[in-house]
Amino acid sequence: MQLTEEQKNCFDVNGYLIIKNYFTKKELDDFKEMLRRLIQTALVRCSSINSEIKLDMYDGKEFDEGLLKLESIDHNIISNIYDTIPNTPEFLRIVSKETTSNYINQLSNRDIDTPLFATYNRCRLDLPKDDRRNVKWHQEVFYSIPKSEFLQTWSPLIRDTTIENGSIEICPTSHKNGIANQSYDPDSNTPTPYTVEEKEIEKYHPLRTEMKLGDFMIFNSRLIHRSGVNLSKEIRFSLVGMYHNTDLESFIPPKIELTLPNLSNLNYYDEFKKN
Ligand SMILES: O=C(O)CCC(=O)C(=O)O
Ligand SMILES: [Fe+2]
Repeated sequence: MQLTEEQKNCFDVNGYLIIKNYFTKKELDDFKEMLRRLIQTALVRCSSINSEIKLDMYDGKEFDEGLLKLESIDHNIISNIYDTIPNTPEFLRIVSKETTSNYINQLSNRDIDTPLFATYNRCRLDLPKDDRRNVKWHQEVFYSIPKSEFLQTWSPLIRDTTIENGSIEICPTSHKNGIANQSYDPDSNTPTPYTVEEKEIEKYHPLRTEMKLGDFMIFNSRLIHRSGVNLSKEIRFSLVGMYHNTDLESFIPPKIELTLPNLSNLNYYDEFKKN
């Protein structure tokens, strides 16, 4: 599990490293089948209230036609699938792969068994021709735990990511120049209001990555990057994650609060009490 000097050097110089064929077929297939089941369950639920949806209509087409149908019925359905994925064991196994902690520590020049704090791990679902959740040029430092030291990861899931389906774009070497000039838009309706100025990008040669399913990218938290635009007819699925160094004195773990959308614990309790 030792990275080569060439890989470490490449990471230091360019700010990112792509490892080919990193995830096993089993890890990827288990994830895929889990997601297929989540979509099927949602479709079955919809078919009972929407006569337009027949039970086997989306068999084998869950990842595009199935999901897009659900989105056209009610965005909350896809939003609930999105919120379910990060806590499924199949997703957590991908995020918790032992080699990942090992590589992150090697690339950060720390003991390979330094405990890491894995957070913001999720599977992006980027729908065709829908740029509402596209992230403009940014550095991750302002979107994670302030003053923390961390590396970010990114991978295709379900299928390859291509220029056409909007694979992530990066500015190699941009991590070397610290925090770039950027602006904050308080009125931005997106969850990503900190944007690096276009002028900064002129210093670099942006790379529109194309990655095969199974490939894995680790990048510096100061590397400037953005979402590509999904011009294809397919959904782009991608893994995004962050691994923080817990050794650093300034590391204070965030308190993760759960929001229960339907019923509070007290209301649930009261319901029982009434009956
Ligand atoms: O996958 C993308 O579109 C970019 C995602 C991104 O920049 C992030 O989540 O930090
Ligand atoms: Fe990002």
